[in-house]
Amino acid sequence: MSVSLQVCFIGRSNVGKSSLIKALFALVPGIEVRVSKTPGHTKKMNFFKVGKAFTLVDMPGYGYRAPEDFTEMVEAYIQERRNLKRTFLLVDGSIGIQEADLIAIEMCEEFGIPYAMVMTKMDRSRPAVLITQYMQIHEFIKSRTQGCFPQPFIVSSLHFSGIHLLRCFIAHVTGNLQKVS
Ligand SMILES: Nc1nc2c(ncn2[C@@H]2O[C@H](COP(=O)(O)OP(=O)(O)OP(=O)(O)O)[C@@H](O)[C@H]2O)c(=O)[nH]1
Ligand SMILES: [Mg+2]
Repeated sequence: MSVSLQVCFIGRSNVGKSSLIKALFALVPGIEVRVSKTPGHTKKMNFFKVGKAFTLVDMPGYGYRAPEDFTEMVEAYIQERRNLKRTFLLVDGSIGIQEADLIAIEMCEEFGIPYAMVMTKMDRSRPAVLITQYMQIHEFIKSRTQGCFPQPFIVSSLHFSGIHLLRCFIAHVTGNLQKVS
C-alpha cells in the first residue's frame, strides 16, 4: 500500500500553524481545521488528506502550554518521517526567532530533514519591522543552518497574503505542479 506524501507544520504554540493550513487548503473537502486564540490548542498531530495528492500534518505547538508528550510525539514522527517531503517551521513575523525555535531548528538540523521557515501574521507588523525581521531570519538561515530552504516565506493567513506562493511550493515539493506546455 502506498502512503501519501506528507508536509508538516511545526512552530511555537499560537504562531498560526492551524490557521495557515486552513488558509492554504480550506476549500478542499474534509479539511476542517480548528484554530484558537488560546495557545496550546492543538494537542495531537492531525493529518489532513488533500485528495489523493498529499497529506498535511498539523502539529501541536512547542513552548508555552505545549502538550507534555510533545517531544516524544514529534521526534518519533520526524525520525521515522516516511514520505515526509518538507517541514515548514513557522516563526511569528512580528517577533522573529525565539529561544524555543532554536530547539526545533536543532531538531530539524540533527535529523537532516529538509525544512523551510515561514514568517506568519505579516498583517500585524509595520513594513519596516517586517523587513528587519526578514533580513534577520534570512541571515540566520544563511549562517547557522544546513538543511533549511534559503528564503523564508512571508504569509498572513488572515489576509491570504503569500498563501498562493506557498501553495504552489507545496504542490511542487509533492510533485503535483502540472507541467504547462
Ligand atoms: N492577525 C493574524 N492573526 C493570526 C494569523 N494566523 C493566526 N492568527 C491568530 O493566532 C491565533 C492562533 O492561531 P492558530 O492557528 O490556532 O495557532 P497554532 O499555531 O495552531 O496554535 P496551537 O495549536 O495552540 O499550537 C488565533 O487567534 C488566530 O486567529 C494571521 O496571519 N494574522
Ligand atoms: Mg493549532
